[in-house]
Amino acid sequence: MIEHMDEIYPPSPEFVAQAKVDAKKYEEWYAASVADPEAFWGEHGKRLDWIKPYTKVKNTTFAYPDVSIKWFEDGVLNAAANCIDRHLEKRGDQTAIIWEPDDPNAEARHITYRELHEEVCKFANVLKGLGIGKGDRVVIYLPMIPEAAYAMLACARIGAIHSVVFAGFSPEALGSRIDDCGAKLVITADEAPRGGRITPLKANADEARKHHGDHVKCLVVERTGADVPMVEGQDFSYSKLRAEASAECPPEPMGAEDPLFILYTSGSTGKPKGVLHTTGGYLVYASMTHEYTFDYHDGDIFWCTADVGWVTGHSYIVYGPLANGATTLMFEGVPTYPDAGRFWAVIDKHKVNQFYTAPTAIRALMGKGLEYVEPYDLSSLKVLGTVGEPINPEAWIWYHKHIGKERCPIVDTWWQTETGGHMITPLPGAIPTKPGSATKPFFGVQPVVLDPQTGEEITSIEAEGVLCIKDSWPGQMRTVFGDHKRFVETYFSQYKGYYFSGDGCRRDADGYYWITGRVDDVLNVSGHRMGTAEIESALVAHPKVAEAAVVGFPHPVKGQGIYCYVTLMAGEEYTDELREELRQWVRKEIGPIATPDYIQWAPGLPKTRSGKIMRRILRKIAENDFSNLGDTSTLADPSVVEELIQNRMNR
Ligand code: 6R9
Repeated sequence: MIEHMDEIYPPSPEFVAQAKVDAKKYEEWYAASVADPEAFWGEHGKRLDWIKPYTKVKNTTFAYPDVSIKWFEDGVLNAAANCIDRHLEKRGDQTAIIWEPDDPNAEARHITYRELHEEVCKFANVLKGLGIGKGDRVVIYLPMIPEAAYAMLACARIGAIHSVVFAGFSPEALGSRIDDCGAKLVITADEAPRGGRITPLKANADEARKHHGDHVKCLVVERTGADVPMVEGQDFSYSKLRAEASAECPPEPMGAEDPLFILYTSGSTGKPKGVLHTTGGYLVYASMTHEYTFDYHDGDIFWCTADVGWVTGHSYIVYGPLANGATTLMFEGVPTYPDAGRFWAVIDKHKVNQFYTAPTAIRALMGKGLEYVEPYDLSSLKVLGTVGEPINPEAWIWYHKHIGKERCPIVDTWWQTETGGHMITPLPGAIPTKPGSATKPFFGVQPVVLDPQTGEEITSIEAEGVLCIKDSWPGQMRTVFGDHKRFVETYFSQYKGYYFSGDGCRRDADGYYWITGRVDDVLNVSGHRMGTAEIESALVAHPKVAEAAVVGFPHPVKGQGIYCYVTLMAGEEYTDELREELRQWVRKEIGPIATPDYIQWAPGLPKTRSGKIMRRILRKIAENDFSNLGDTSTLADPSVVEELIQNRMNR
């Protein structure tokens, strides 16, 4: 047993007394949500403002191959109106977004709901002026600036479908996303300052459009004011168009099942998938999970440190908090700039009440020492959250002790791009936590543990296997953009009748869930999802590389690191220069987050006789564990294993 894993941390009586959901209410609501989903969600769907109320609630089936998911299907609403307009009367002067810039000496901004309304309407009119309308796809490639939220909400307001691409992605990765979704417009900035360094976003967008869709227009937000080349009739300055734009823009009435956004995410095979979320169900789910998982009360200051390029930023910086009329903090920088105390400084500066970050950040800051935490008060904090990967108990305890001062419940939220919002998470006033466990399902979520071999549900309380979900919830993705078959095959074909998450898990005697990590070829590096196949195809795109196999290995800060085995074209020589060249090559092809930690030269790769690479063996070798390689007799050439081990030891 790992230290602390069997400890239980109940919320304090003071916390429970003020919490929106206590243990009794959780049990009651959860039971009701699975007994009669129609009635439960029919009631909670009313948390939004509907232009035309729904009369149908749930129309879903996981039956292979006829998977179909519809929620609130005859309802009509607008997501931006729900995030802005409906709050104007009561909280027009309340801050909607606090923006904390990269440079700690530059001034933070407070944008009220009224200002947000004006900015989003102007942005929406600029988009209309560029010919964007309902159903058109718009790629957003922006730094963490308020305009990123304006752009998303402006799309939602006019019914355009946004696809935000993380500003750390390379031109190549941006270009393939522009292509895949058939975007009409890319919104970018001149440059992005982050951690004191500058990324040339407009130049990246130009590079991306050279290879993919050079007909795609580009709208450029001025962030640093740098002089960037602008092509007449093709590139447009946002500040110029904004100055002429009207601040009136009626929200487009949208069907609940009309698409809201596409977000690309990695799977175990092929290129990233365009996960499609629709309007009604997604917004109900994002706002409800935001309120209850974080026990958000009116007037609280909420801070999620994710980038809007990930689903966490969509649901818990923009849509969830704003639908709830919250004050959401948006941070442009990184946790270690100007020093490892930045998060804590920002919490004190803006009196943050709920703080939501990734385990990798906690581990990195923990490693810098307590002298970066001690100067700060942190007494505004009420709830802490984690997301993106399993949290190791040591990091959990550190977070609990030094940041939460043993006073704040920690919500370890398990969910995915595909799920739209939290799926397994403690509700902080209801569920005692255990370090490293995501604990119990959110309302309406029915997790099951399947035997990976038989596909049978394990019905005993204690169980270990693959994590699937038995029935639909409103925040579920509806399809893969442009490829419904891929959606059905990826999530519903392996275990018929269930949504397959791709994660493994254990359920303990108290019915708590412990996520054990991916069971497919997806890596989780610093909370970022990456398919081994993507990195492999980047490597083999290099002229000197013949074959590549990529696996993960345990990394103390990043959770998992990237370990590559590479065979070269005949006649090419293995050198340190080439190794560095390949590292830089992958960086350039995908982005810095995909930079390999290790590249090992491999004269051959271990394959079955049918030519399948035996990753299990490569993982063991990467982990330096040569004792348990299992059965290697089915290999086409068992001697390659010995060679790989020798190379590993000499690395
Ligand atoms: C929200 C988000 C999803 C994958 C998921 C799982 C891992 C996320 C986790 C967690 C353990 C948690 N994951 N939260 N593992 N505990 N609390 O991260 O979405 O980028 O799509 O990644 O991340 O492996 O399958 P996404």
